[in-house]
Amino acid sequence: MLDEENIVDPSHPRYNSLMIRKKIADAGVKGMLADSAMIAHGRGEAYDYLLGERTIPSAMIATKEAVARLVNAERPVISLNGNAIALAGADFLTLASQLGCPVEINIFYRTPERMGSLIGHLKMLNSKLELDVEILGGIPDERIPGLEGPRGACQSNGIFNSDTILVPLEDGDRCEALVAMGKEVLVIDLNPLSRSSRKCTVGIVDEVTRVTKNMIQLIPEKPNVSDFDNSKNLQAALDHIIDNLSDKFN
Ligand code: PTJ
Repeated sequence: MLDEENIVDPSHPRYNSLMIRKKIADAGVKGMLADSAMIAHGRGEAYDYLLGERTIPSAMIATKEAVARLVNAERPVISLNGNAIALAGADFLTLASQLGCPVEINIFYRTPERMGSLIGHLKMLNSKLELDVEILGGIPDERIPGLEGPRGACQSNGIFNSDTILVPLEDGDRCEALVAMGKEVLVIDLNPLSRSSRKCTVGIVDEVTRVTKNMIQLIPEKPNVSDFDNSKNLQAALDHIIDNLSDKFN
C-alpha cells in the first residue's frame, strides 16, 4: 500500500476530505468494509458539503446531549460498523475507555472474514493506544428482536442489555429495532432526513471523525441531560443547510 503522504498533498484544498476517503479505501483493501461502504460514504460526503464541512451549532448541542446521556447511563455501549471503525476506530476506543464501557462490532453485512478483520484492527488499536477496552461482537449469544439474519446478532453483555447506545452511521431498521427495545439511541448521521436521524433519541448531524473528537473533549465536562427535542434539532440542521446554500448565491 502506498504511503498516504505520497498520494495526498497536504496543501490540497480538500486534503481532509481526501484523507478521509483514503481511510475508507485502505480499510476496503483490508477486507473490513461492506461492498456498499463507499456508496454510504459518498452519501455522507454530499450532506457534509451541504453543511459546510464543519460542526454546526445544532450538531454541537446534540453532541453535548449524547455525551450527557452516555456519562449518566448505567450500561452504555458503543456499537461499531465497518465505516465507523475505518474512519474513527482509535477515537471510539478512547471514548469507550473514558466512559468505561465496551464497544461492540455490529455490522449489517456480517461475514466471519469481515468480523475477523474488524476485531483484529480494533485489537491492534487497543494495544497501540495502550488501552484495554472490551471488544464485543465476536461471540453473539442474543438477537435484536425484529431483525432477521446475521445483522440481528448481538451480545448479552453488550448491546442486548445496554440502556444507552451510541450508533454511528446506523441503518434505519436497526435504529428502530433498538428504540423498540427501550434503549436511548444516540445516532451520528450526516443526513438529517434519514430514518435513523428521525427515529433515534438524539441525532447528531455531523461527520463521525469530528463528532468523536468533540465527544472526547466534552466527556470531562460531564454535561447534564436536558429535555432535548430531536425533531426541533434536526429542523435546525435543515435550516442551516438552506441558509448555507442561499449564502452561496448572494
Ligand atoms: O459495516 P456494515 O456492514 O454495518 O455496513 C455499513 C454501511 C454504512 C455500508 C451500511 O450501514 C449502510 O448501507 O448504511 P446506509 O444505510 O447507507 O447509511 C449510512 C448513513 O451514514 C447515511 O445516511 C450517510 O449520510 C451517513 N454517513 C456516511 N458517512 C458518514 C455518515 N455520517 C457521518 N459521518 C460519516 N463519515
